[in-house]
Amino acid sequence: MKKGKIIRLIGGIYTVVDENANKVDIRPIGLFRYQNISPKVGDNVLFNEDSIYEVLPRRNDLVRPTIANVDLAIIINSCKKPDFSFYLLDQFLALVGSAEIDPIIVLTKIDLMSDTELNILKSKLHYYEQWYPVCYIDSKHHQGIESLLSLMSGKVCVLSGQTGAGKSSLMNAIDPNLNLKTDEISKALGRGKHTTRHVELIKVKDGWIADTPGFSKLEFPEMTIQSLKDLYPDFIKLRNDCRFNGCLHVNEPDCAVKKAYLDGVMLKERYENYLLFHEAIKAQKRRY
Ligand SMILES: Nc1nc2c(ncn2[C@@H]2O[C@H](COP(=O)(O)OP(=O)(O)OP(=O)(O)O)[C@@H](O)[C@H]2O)c(=O)[nH]1
Ligand SMILES: [Mg+2]
Ligand SMILES: [Zn+2]
Repeated sequence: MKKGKIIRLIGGIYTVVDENANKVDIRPIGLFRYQNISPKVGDNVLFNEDSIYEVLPRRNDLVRPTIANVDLAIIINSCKKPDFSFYLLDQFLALVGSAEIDPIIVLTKIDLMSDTELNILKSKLHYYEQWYPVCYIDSKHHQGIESLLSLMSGKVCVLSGQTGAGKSSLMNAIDPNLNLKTDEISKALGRGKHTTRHVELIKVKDGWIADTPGFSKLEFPEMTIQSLKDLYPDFIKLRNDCRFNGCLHVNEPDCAVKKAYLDGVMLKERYENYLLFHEAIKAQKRRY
């Protein structure tokens, strides 16, 4: 039996690569179905030429995109087409944080913004740089790619972001041989169509990157209002100054987080979106 990594799943067939970069297309043994094990991209497995026999323990496990053992989540946000959204960025940061994966924030399509627009956006995103790396990229003209690559070196990275944000274009800019399919977002019904349809890990320099299908809507599965607040490093820094232990930073008196918001120390959008997520999670719980 050999040790390998699942790098692709299409129509029930798994592509597994071993330590010498040899690939095989195989299925898991039938027993997995009864044990409720479903191997996924990123899994380290024991296999032979016929089947996957064992899934080794996962370091972490993302549900959306569905991938395991990720070191870094590269959160792809376009400046325009679709427009940049703090709501989506913060939602991603919370989801990635709940999976205990380190994020990198990437802004793509900077060429579509005027200098003035871009500087305003940069000054706001400066707030995030206290906790996360932020990169600015123009895949079309190959700008900013190197600084991102240096952060990704030797890691298993997943690109996630809204459909049309430029994930596949970024991968093509990193390695033109990939020739991944990219497309304009569909204007039909105001919904983007997904150009990328499956998750696949691709070897890039000394690491792996997964291009993933974009999405048009995110949810907060299994998150509670109590766990949400702990996914904000900026809140954690302030929480000892809140009057109450376990303060949710919503309606409590003498809340240091709310004070930072009111004083303009905290990015306005960040706190306001937190309140929206808080409400969304409460509403989600009521549905069950
Ligand atoms: N001007 C400009 N256009 C870009 C840039 N990056 C991507 N685009 C364009 O944006 C559109 C969407 O890019 P994709 O790379 O297909 O987006 P995606 O995130 O992979 O989309 P899905 O696979 O549907 O999730 C394409 O028309 C690209 O040419 C950029 O840096 N500058
Ligand atoms: Mg794509
Ligand atoms: Zn508080």
